[in-house]
Amino acid sequence: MLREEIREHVILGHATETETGVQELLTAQVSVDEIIQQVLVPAMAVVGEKFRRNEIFVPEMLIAARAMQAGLAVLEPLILQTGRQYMGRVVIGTVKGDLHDIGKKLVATMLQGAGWEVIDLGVDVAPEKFLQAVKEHKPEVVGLSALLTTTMPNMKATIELLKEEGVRDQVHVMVGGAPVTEKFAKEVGADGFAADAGEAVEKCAAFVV
Ligand code: B1M
Repeated sequence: MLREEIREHVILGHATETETGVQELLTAQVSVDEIIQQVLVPAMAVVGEKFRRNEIFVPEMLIAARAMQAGLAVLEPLILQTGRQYMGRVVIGTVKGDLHDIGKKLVATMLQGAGWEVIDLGVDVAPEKFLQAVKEHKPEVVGLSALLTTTMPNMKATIELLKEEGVRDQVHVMVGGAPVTEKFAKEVGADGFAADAGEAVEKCAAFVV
């Protein structure tokens, strides 16, 4: 199957065909990174653009997301194959009010593949839940993801709560997600920002070396 065809299957929400297409690319020795960066992620960008232009609506976006997840599920075992040394522990989640899961999950999987123990709190995670996880798991890094401009302030709220409760200095805070920028990360008092999953792995490693 051609890359363009697989992208189209993701956009149209054809999960089985997406899975098959990704398998075929792997068989043809295309790298995991290339499949993610050149096939799956660009497909979701098209979905977002179509939604923005009112050409598709939430149900279609949801079905496309399922196809994307089916494609990523094929790659997951390969990403997790790791001979890397233990790097430390990361608590990660999508902030309160935000249900976008795919990018955060990709970051979590790549971190696991790079030797991190990852505690994924899921989506719509309240500041109090991040706080509780920091106290309980004592991670080296807390990762906050947001895909909506309306939920970005909840990153600040989470960091503020960590400060109020006296645990902010015990962890590195990394923020990311499509609308998040380096400037925003500085403004809310995060220690780092990553634009994509690869950069997230690099930033986390830099925190602990
Ligand atoms: Co929504 N959505 N969505 N959506 N959605 C966006 C984000 C949007 C940009 C679409 C658009 O308008 N063009 C828009 C946000 C506008 C804005 O705020 N600026 C939007 C909207 C408006 C909404 C709703 C409000 C729609 C509605 O109901 N009217 C609604 C909100 C629901 C809620 O959260 N409360 C909504 C719902 C949904 C679905 C549930 C249908 C579905 C999500 C399903 C799921 O996740 N299980 C969905 C989807 C699929 C999207 C788009 C199309 C794709 C997101 C995605 O998965 N991308 C998205 C458009 C777009 O992004 N272009 C859109 C692929 C993924 C690999 O990339 O998530 O960016 P991304 O993650 C990257 C980086 O950002 C980074 O690394 C990842 C991997 O490289 N990264 C981190 C992410 N987290 C990180 C954390 C880090 C570091 C890096 O450190 C901790």
